[in-house]
Amino acid sequence: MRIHYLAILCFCTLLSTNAQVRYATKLFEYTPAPGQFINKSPGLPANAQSILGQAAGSGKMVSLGFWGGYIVLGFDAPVKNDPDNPYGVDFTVFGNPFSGSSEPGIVQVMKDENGNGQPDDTWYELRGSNHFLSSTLRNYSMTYQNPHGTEDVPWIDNKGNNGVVEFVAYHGQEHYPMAVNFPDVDQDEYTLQGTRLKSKTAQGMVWVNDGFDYGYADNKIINRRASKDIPDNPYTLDVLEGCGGDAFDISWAVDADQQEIYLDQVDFVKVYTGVAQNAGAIGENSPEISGVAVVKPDPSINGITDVIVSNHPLNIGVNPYKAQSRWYKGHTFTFESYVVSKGLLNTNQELIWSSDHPSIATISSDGKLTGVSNGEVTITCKWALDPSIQRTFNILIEEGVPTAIDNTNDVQLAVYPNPASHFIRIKGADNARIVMYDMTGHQVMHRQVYKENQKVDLSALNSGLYIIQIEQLNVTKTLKLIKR
Ligand SMILES: [Ca+2]
Ligand SMILES: [Ca+2]
Ligand SMILES: [Ca+2]
Ligand SMILES: [Ca+2]
Repeated sequence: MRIHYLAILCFCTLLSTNAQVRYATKLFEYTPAPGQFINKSPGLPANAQSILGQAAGSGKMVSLGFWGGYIVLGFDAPVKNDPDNPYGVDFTVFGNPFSGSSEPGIVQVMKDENGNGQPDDTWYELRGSNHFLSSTLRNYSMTYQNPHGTEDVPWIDNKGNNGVVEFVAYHGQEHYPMAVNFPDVDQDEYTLQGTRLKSKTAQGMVWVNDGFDYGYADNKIINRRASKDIPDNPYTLDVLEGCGGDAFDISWAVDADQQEIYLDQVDFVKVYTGVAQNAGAIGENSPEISGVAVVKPDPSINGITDVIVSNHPLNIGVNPYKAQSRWYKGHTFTFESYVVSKGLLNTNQELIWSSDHPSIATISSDGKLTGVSNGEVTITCKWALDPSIQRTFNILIEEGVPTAIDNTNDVQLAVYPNPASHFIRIKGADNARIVMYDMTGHQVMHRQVYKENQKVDLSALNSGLYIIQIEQLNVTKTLKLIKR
């Protein structure tokens, strides 16, 4: 009798450990942007269908094309924002990234608020690391024009820029979504919308699509040996935990005004291409998605949830096997770095910067790097409150001038972070006069001389929307700021 009972117990344990991983199982929409793989595999509707119920490893995936191309997926049951989920992350998106090939996809979530089983409710964007950087463009849109042939696809954006999705002759087929495959895509032009991230792609000996810190699809590599419901810790940037891939926390959600929103569960996930970047012979950056897995709650899994997010000088291929961050003698680079805790700006943003070779490059107390002489230098940024939270940047200083691969995101004047909790800086302002007003028109702050990179303390202000006027070289510009 006892043996019998034990056998049943073992059988049940076996069942629970082998319990099926939950994956996205429904495809609602696949609207790619033009791209080298569109109208052929993996850029066909059948490819989008093929990723349902799986994660990665079977070779099945779908390409999203150039900036803004997207896929909308659903689940058999809601994805819970469960507090027992490791590191707070609730699902993992898998792609096909490898070192030097990150093609970031921005993720949005939706709750089926009207209960009709359709994604016709409100999308909320999940804040990845670059949400906090001033180079990120919001309320962005791009219109693609059909060239009706095997050639570059022209685009114009809503900021007055234009360009092309470069035709990659190797692939041969039209890059604009053709009616035979995508009957819902207008055959003259169509417009896609969202957030645009500054590209981290650079050409040296080889093209390098450098990785983003966290919070973007097709960015972090996959651990094929681990169960797909045990997630990576997104806040340990250089350590691969669990199944790897890109883990997302529903609590990163913000609404269209960048305000935090709490969702107890979601029913739909959208992934869209976050950068607009051609890369020569390897073609445009276009994320591949190979599945979405739901995280299994496990309160026994713990890890740090504080991280420093930052920009850094571009990683450039020094030779075919090594990419390195490079900067230039006699030029300055400003790090923009924030302490983020569980995906939110920490209230303490005090950072301590150091250089191991000031004779090669110096770093100021507010993160401004100056190349002094040729050589390799390690720049370290530590959180004053907990110096175990740190970033190191190995940088090769050499002769030359900084060249921006993609200038489009280099905004001339910007308030950052925005929304802000404690302070702001004003990118592009130096020797400027700044005045801040609340929404009733009352002046709440005035600084006669704002120096480059200075902090403006907001702690005395109530939460809400503010207007900042910046007067510089006899030109006045008005910006909006959200104070949390
Ligand atoms: Ca969560
Ligand atoms: Ca609905
Ligand atoms: Ca990790
Ligand atoms: Ca990829």
